[in-house]
Amino acid sequence: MAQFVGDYQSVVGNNLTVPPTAKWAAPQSGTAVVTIKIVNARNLIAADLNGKSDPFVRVRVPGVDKKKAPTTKVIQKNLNPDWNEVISVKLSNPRTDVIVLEVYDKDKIGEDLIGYTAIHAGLLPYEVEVFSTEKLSYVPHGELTISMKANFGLFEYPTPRYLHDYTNWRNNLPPVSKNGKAKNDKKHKSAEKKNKTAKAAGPFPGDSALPKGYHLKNGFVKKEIKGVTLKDGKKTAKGAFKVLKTVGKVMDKLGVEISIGEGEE
Ligand SMILES: [Ca+2]
Repeated sequence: MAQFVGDYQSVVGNNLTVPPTAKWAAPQSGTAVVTIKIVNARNLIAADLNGKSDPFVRVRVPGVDKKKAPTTKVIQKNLNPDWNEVISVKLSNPRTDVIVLEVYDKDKIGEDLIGYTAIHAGLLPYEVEVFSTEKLSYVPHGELTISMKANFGLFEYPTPRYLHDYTNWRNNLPPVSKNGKAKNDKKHKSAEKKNKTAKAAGPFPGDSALPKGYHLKNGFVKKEIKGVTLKDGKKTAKGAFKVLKTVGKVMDKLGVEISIGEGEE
């Protein structure tokens, strides 16, 4: 590792600064792989009528269809699930790709998104496992603890400073609401008010590559919500599906056994 050369500000607004000494290592094998440990989630929202959820995590990367994305196992009726599962994903563009970890509530009919977090692969250190507790976006509350280890990434950074900075930055990043607005804490909010500055932009650069279903809004990753102004036919179908899902939730609650869908049971 290089000597610590000069000082620099680690976090500016919501952005983590790449240390001035740092270099970037491409994957030796030519294939970029990130090994993700999905440790646990805490304080998830209750999506079911029994006051619980049946959570699992789906790992999304750019260029891979949602249906083919790897998932953890489902943990029944639990708002504080422990998975301790390892999932490896390949990236086509490790300097610009964004990995999105989605938490879902599994239902007999379909699933409900109960939070997500987005991580830019370009800031990962080379071959070092970094842990973080991510505040979940899209929902009022919930946290996801993970670690990531990449076979590519930054090296020759001040050690252990960059690794500490990385974890602190991830742990403190504001989640975004359903409409993609950063939910800053009170300290941030009053600072923004005092300085009359615009709302701080998020950490994702404009060239970030996102999984399908997400886009950038003011530097944050926002989940695209399907509009209700679709063609009439589609609207009806969607409405019918929603009713079916609600029926499913009620039947779940009552303990009624049903089997609808693609051979789930
Ligand atoms: Ca459920």
